[in-house]
Amino acid sequence: MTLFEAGFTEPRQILPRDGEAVYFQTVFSHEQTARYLRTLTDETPWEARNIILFGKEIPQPRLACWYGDLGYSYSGITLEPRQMTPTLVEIQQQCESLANAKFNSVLVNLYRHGQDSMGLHADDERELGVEPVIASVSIGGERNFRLRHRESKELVQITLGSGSLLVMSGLSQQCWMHDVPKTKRHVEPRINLTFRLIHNV
Ligand SMILES: O=C(O)CCC(=O)C(=O)O
Ligand SMILES: [Mn+2]
Repeated sequence: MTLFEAGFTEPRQILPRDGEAVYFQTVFSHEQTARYLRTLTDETPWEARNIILFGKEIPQPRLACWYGDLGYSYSGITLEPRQMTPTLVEIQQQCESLANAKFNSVLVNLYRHGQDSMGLHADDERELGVEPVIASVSIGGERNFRLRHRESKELVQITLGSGSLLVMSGLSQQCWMHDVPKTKRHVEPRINLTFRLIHNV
């Protein structure tokens, strides 16, 4: 069975200018996402961290775990390196082939319910390089994902479905910021994996 016969739809560019964000709707089958959701929920050593936001320490509204050869710092916290599991390597290989890029790290996020969220930010840390490729996989409950242009304030919104892949590249981090807002709707738990290539700086 080819990917297209399996319900794979044409990738679609969702940014009107200044960078790429390409959405692949069905990269992983229902069977795969069910298996990944189970395995990742159980085997991930989830961390509930506090982050520093505008100088104040607040609990991060989601659980997270960082895997990769090198550590990673953001919003005032440093995540220690941890070796990827076979499940993560399997997902990474599919992302590398579709994004046509190499990755060496992944941030795994668990949004337990609608009140878990990700604030407006860009993946523009120095160790990601100038025009990073970020491959973002969604598994479980659907959540709204927004990109806001830094200058024009244009807003692009997309629902990230289970089994989907969003590949951000080019100027997308320099010109746009993104978030996953809270929602009052009932939503199933969602795992998001953002694969990145971290350089030694
Ligand atoms: O959960 C998402 O879809 C986005 C995650 C994200 O932006 C990140 O991990 O940097
Ligand atoms: Mn991000």
